[in-house]
Order: sequence, then structure tokens, then C-alpha cells
Amino acid sequence: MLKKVLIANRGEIALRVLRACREMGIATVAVHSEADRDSLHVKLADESVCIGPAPSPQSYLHIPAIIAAAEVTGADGIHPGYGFLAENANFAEQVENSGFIFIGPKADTIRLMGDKVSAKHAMIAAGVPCVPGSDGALPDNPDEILKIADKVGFPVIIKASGGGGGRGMRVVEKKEDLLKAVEMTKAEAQAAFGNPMVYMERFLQRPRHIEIQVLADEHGNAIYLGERDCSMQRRHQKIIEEAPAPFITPEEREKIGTACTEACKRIGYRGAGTFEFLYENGEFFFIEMNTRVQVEHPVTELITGVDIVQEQLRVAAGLPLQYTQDDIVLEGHAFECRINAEDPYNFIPSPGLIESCHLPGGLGVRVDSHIYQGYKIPPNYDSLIGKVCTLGKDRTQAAAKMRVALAELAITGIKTNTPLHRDLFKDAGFLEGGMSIHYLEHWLQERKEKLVK
Ligand code: MV4
Repeated sequence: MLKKVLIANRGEIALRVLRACREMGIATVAVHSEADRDSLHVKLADESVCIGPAPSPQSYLHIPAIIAAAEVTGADGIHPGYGFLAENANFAEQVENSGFIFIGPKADTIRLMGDKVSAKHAMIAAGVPCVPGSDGALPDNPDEILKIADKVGFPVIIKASGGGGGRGMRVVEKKEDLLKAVEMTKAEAQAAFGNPMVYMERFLQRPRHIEIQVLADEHGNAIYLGERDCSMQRRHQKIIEEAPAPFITPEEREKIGTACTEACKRIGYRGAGTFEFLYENGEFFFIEMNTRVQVEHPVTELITGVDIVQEQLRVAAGLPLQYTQDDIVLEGHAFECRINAEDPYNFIPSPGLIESCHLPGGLGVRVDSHIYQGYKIPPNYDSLIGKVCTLGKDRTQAAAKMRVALAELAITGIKTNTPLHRDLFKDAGFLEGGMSIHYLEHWLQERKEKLVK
């Protein structure tokens, strides 16, 4: 087993990794910026190292400082969490070249999935269903581009191979606009990612966002832990996630889950991963793969009982997974509300001093948060300050538990999006389940219009 793990992250995920390590008897090293001296992950870790000033390029993204911190503390593994360096293949490579274990997939796998054209190629080869579109990158020849679009059918979406997560894409409704849109997306992709490569897909108009959680080890084993529905989002920021996804049948789940685990075996995947799909009219279409632990992993943990971070640590140490597919039984229904330090309706960040804070609890309630009374949220990072999750025997009970938990949650001194969550858990449309990725944005728009009247 690993003996000492350096956690190359901050906030709630640093605590999440720390707790997993501690349960397994692994010592922990926190790294932090000058702005995070008073953070809970620093207070709770066995050791801590300041790696630089507040701006993340000089601290949480500064690879030499993180590797130096691992060297001086004698850590043997580095857990990247999510965000920051978690999907940076060069970081994974440098970690391993410096003699440490990177708690994640091989650098080559991160690179393969980071490039969306190569990721899609790998998935098509592995038999994972993908959105119909161009066979790889678009050619330069305008006539060929037009021909591909005619075959795919309008509307189409042009996506940058170096993009992902909603960056570098453009929808094209009609033929006349296509070539201009391709040129613009290419220019933007070159500027943003240093890679002008773009590809084309049929644009799905009202899909749901459903993702499959997988775990794989270095002994050829791979399992899926069911799916999550992450359709409740605004501007590519998820705000509520749930597992399982409403109205997905056991047969659908097994079919898509098996396709994902077969793909894992084929590409030699290692650790925790997520296959992102768009789901429309009963069909799954792969869009991207995340090669890290995700913010929303707790809903999967709640319905499966599997500690995803502990499995990451086991796999990184070269051990086999503790579970086979037959061990994985989905039980109940889970929700996660992301609590952000921001205005609930205009989404302007609201950092500052937490004057008081009461976090909910009780049977079936899980709170992952690094905040405490007297903690000052720095303005330099993401606005996520915690996650409130509930597990019920079914979706209705999980929602009832969430209403109670949200009613109890009381944070003063800063604004949070808790009022938005309270409204949504009273919304009939959301409570029915199965909303598309556009539901929340339409709901917010309607709310605004009602306020004007
Ligand atoms: C799409 C799509 C419709 N059709 N691809 C946005 C994020 C990136 N991961 C892929 N995205 C989309 N790709 C096709 N062919 C619609 C989106 C999309 C979206 C996807 C998931 C979650 C939220 C979204 C919000 C807007 C657009």
C-alpha cells in the first residue's frame, strides 16, 4: 500500500481524499497557497507545505513546486483531485518520472482522452456508441466539409479537439453558415488550445447528460458503478446531480455499462473514470471521458456503497479492485446539491468571512465541505464551498430528505445558492425527473420574466 500521499488540491476534495487516506492508514501531506493557510485540509493533514502565492498558476498549477513538496516530505503518491492538474498529462508524466505514483490513469491515457478526436476514435474502435459525425478531424477542403455536413444532417455542432467541457464549440443551423463557423471555431481553438483541429457532430437538441462511473485496475478488471444524471446545469456548471438517472432501465444500464468496461479493458484504463454521454430518444451517445474523480462522485458512492477514492488508492498501489461487477448492486436514490458562494440568481461570486454556519445531518444525509465558522473564503478559486447529498429508498424520499437538509443549512456572512436549491426541490418539473440539459436555463429565464410582471 501507499504510505504517504500528497494531495495536490484544496477545498472539499482535498478533505475527501484526506479522509480516505486516513481510513486506510496512509499519511497525508497537504499543499496550499498563501491564501489557504487557514484551510481545513491544511489543519487536518499530517503535514503541510506552502507551495506559493494565491493565484493558482503560482501554486496549485505549479508543477515543480508540487513535486518539490512531495520530495521534501517523502510522499510516495500524489492525488490530483479534480480540476487544477488532474487531467494534465504532462503533470502525470512528471510525477511518475520523478519516482512518485500518480493516483490516476497513465499519462498516455490522459492524453488520449484529452484530445477529443482521438478519444472518439478510441471509443468507436471499442464499440461505444458515439454521436454521428465526421470521421475524425474535419478536412481543409470546403467542398468536403459541406459533403460531410449533408451526410450528418443539420443542425450540426463544430467542436474543437482540444476543447471539452463546453469550451470551443459552435452550433450551425444551416448550410450557408457552415464554412464561416468552421473557420471561426478553428481560429478560436488555435488561440485557446494551440490546436486548430475541429470535428463535426449532429447537434442533439434536447438531450439529457448521463455519465457512467467506472473503476479499472492493472490486472485487467473493470467495473461500472451505474450512472448519474447531470442535466441540471447552467453554462456547463452542474448544480444538481443524481443517481441513478430517472427512467433508465436495468437493461439500458447494463448495455451501456458493459460497453464502457469493455472500452476500459481495451485501452488499458486504470483507476476511476467517467464516460459522458448525451441521452436522447432512448439512445446513448458518447461525448467525452473524464480521467479523474468527479465532483459528483458521492451520489454514486451513496447508491453503491463503494468508496471511489479508496479504490483509486488501491489501484494506484497496484492492487486489484475489491469488487467484481456482481458485487455492485444499486440501492436507493441519491441527490447532490452543489453549494456555491455566489448570488443564487445572478451567480456573482460571494467570497468572504463565514460568520456562522450550520450544516445539516441525519440519516441519509452526507455533507462534504471544508467550511467552518470564522473561515474566510478566498476570492481566488472556484465558488464551490460544499456538497449536500441525500440518500433515500427512492427518488421521492431522497428529495424529501434534501428539502429538510436544505431547510436546515444556514450559512451567514456570504451569499450562497441555497435559496435556488430550495426553489428547485419544490419545482414540479424537476421533481418529475428526466429533464433535458436546457431545463435549468429555461427555468431561470421564466423566473426572471415572472419577477418583471
Ligand atoms: C453536444 C450537444 C448537442 N449535440 N454535442 C457541451 C459540453 C461538452 N461536454 C459537450 N456539450 C454538448 N455537446 C452534440 N452533438 C450539447 C452539448 C451541451 C451540453 C452537454 C452536456 C451538458 C450540458 C450541455 C449544455 C449545453 C450544450
